[in-house]
Amino acid sequence: MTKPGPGGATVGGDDRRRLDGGEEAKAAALPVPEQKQMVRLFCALQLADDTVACLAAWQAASLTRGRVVPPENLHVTLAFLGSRPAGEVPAILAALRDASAAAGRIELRPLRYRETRSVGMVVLEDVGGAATRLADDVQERLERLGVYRRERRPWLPHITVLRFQSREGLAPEAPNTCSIHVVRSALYRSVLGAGGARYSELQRFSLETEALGG
Ligand code: 2AM
Repeated sequence: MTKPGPGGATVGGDDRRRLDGGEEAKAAALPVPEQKQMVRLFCALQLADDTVACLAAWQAASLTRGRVVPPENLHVTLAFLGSRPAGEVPAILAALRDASAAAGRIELRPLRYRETRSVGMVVLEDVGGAATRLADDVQERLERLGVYRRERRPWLPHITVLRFQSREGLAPEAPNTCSIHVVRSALYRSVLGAGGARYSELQRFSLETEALGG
């Protein structure tokens, strides 16, 4: 495995391809130049459609400045890997699958809205601690594979909801009425572009049993 490092490079090509079991095998058998192609990757918790709809309505009502993160980009990041060789994808999928199968259902509760220098986020309470255990497990497995380095600061469950050039100084109430029950995770590929990042799911996993169908 190549040494893990911060993300950066982007790739072109079809970003909509999903790796099911068969495609995992194909990825493993990619010719060497394709295995070395760099892809920007992250593992995340997927949000249910009703949660996304609730958050989107809250964003429309509460976030009056900046670039609102579109519904399809809302997620809870478990681990951001940055640019990795495509040949590593099957092993990364296996790590996320195994950690997810052991995770169980996750309940998150919106706690507060917070801004950093470049984003606005909804900080979440990890009710029962299952999300934090999963993030730790995924990060440890990825680190053991040599494809990821854990950050020094503890993992903070959050959903990025706004992006901006400089702090907007918004202070809305948290979207307290949005319920967040998470039942799946996914590995995403991120492609940066003029209109912002585009995320595509490579494969999703149930937090309770085996991999969900494509
Ligand atoms: P965020 O949820 O805190 O915004 C894809 O870019 C996802 O990976 C984003 O949701 C982002 O987290 C997360 N991420 C974490 N570290 C990152 C980094 N250094 N660069 C880009 N994205 C990062």
